[in-house]
Amino acid sequence: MEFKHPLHVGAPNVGNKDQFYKYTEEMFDRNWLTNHGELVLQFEEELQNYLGVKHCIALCNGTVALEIAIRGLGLSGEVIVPSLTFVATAHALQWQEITPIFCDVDPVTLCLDPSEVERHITPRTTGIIGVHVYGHCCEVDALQKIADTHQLTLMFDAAHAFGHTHHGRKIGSFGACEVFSFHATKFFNSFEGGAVATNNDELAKKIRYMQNFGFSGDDCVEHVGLNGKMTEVCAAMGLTNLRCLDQFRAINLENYTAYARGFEGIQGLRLIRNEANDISNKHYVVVEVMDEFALSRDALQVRLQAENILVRRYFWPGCHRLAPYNKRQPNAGVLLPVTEKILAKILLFPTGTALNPEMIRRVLALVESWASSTKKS
Ligand code: T4K
Repeated sequence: MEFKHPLHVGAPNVGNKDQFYKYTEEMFDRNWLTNHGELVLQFEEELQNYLGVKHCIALCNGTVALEIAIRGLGLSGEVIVPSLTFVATAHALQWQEITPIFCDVDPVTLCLDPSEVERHITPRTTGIIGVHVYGHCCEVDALQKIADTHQLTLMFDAAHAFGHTHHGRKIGSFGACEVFSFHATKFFNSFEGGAVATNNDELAKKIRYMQNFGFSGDDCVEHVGLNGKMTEVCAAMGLTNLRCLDQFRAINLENYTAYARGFEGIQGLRLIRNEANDISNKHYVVVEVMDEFALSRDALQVRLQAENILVRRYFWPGCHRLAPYNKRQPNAGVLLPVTEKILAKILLFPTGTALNPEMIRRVLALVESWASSTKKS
């Protein structure tokens, strides 16, 4: 086995632990652990400043953030989403009896193909959720134009795109709102966590009520709500990691560059680049295993896993093929040729602060040796 300890896709980026301990020490001194504590309020303010948005509501995770945003925006009936996403995007709709209508993606951006979106609009459609998948930014302007033309609401699942810019503007302020996940596996994490970023005052107010059982004040409930609050300890981690973003980004960039150089020399493997973004967190190393490579995608995954290099097939087989959706839309795949092709070919490689270019060179050396010595399997 090449590596003694497993190399994980999604191994957490952890910032300055002393800073984190300091925050939690103060938290214990205050004896205030959750429910809009000082750290959450500070975290929200710093996020707003960082993202350049009027409101950023910190929540317990990205899935609940999606659910609350969808409800706050009043989406219903059918909503157009890509199938090439983590299942949480679809679940956040279906959980509320809204039908996710799976739409194909563009082969270059890997995000919703605007011309395909138009094909899926019906009288029941109320919205579009674009996903900046693997940190590739959606064609925001084209999607907004479609939404405006058809009077639909556009929002984004930005779980993969924290710290990105699109045409010089930070991801977070596009559409009616953008939703982040701060899960441990993300570029920027708060253990578990998420947020809704928006410039819409009304929506922000509603979301603040909804995340706290609908309370608008003592003994006064304005909305149906749930418990979506972020805890103080999660905000402490968020604040800690916010101070280390440049360091995380620099490490990811070094790793990404090492991968890019290595894959250039391996026939049949192609790093799917996302250079179109102005600034990217480079947290997703997505590789297409082409037919000319010596091994199939799945055989390569098995080989790598045997060496403790735990590459993933995210988001195989696509939401439309997962049990809850396959039953409802059994023929959805016919309309998703690009999605199906991409999901059958890609592997995500590990990166983040747990890795360095030297480790990546060892990973690539192995892959290269198989490329030259293996018969197709
Ligand atoms: N929208 C999109 C586009 C998303 O990608 C996600 C989440 C969401 C919405 C929803 O946001 P959250 O509600 O999660 O905030 C993981 C994550 O749980 C999930 O947050 C993430 N996307 C998804 C892409 O990946 P699994 O089921 O693949 O997790 P698991 O346990 O297999 O871990 C993933 C990898 O990370 C493994 O290789 C192990 C490694 N890992 C994980 C943890 C938790 C570590 O090395 N250390 C850790 O502490 O879903």
